[in-house]
Amino acid sequence: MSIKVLASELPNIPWQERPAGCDRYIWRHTGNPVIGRRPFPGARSVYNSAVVPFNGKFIGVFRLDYEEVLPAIHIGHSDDGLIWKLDEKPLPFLSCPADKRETEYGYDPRIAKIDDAYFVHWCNGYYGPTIGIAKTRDFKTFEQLENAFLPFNRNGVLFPRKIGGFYGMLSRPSGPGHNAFGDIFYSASPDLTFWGRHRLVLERGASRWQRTKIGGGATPIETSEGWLTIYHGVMDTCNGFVYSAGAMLLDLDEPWKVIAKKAGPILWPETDYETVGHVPNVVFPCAALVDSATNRLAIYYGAADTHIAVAYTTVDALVDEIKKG
Ligand code: BMA
Repeated sequence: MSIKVLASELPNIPWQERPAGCDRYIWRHTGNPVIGRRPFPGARSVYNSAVVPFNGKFIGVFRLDYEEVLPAIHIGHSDDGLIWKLDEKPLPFLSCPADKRETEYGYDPRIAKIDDAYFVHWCNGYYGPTIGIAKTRDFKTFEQLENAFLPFNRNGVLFPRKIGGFYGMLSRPSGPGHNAFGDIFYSASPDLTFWGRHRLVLERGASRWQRTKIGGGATPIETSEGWLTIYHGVMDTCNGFVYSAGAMLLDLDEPWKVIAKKAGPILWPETDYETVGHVPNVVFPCAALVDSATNRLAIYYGAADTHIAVAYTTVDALVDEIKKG
């Protein structure tokens, strides 16, 4: 192990060794999907969700689609990061804190721990999708901040510390529907309220698997080689979009600069639970757990807009692949 990961140790990170005969640097949890259809009555699917270590166990924010396909965000608890108990009541977020209006919808949540607070951020319905942010320390009470951007924007992904004195966020400016465009931008903020200094990070179209749109995925992981950044890329086909996961390294001080990028996807829809579901052919990463003692990495991703799955690799193996291009 040569790469330094600037994160806490996580001895209880979910983990399985690479199976015998596996010829890739990343492999799927054998018990996938870890959360399946109908997590509780009235909910049809759970996917595109984020988890973090919390008080020696794990906590997560989950995208639940109800039977009528309205998405909302629910808390979930787990002892081992694999078996989850989801709250049946959604988090009471607002579409805009100043308006005090209930959110139209909330989906694709992420969590970043910055200093000693957790920031849940998600795609928040306010005249179209934008990025909502809420701060918590205990996942019981939340202080909702202003939306980060004007609609339409998706896939806000906060960095886990200030960079050059500013909070940083990746996002994908978009349109109101399932637009066939999207690139990754970086924005900075002194206070998590006012955002500016917008910079292009990566444009779609670099290769076929991500030719239609790309967006942030997991909270970037700080390493001695740069910010290890797992993202999603989308291609159009004759029969709809295909979503895959990609990986790149961003500059530690100027994270809009790509140091290196894996040319191909690291994970793409192959299994039944990724190719069959509400939306077939979707692998959508939203979180990654890391143990800085072993550099083990557990990547959480939504599968086919229906389930949640986990894949394993190590920081060293992934960075090595990224550097190969
Ligand atoms: C995007 C979002 C994601 C979803 C994806 C594929 O626009 O809705 O949550 O996973 O489409 O359906």
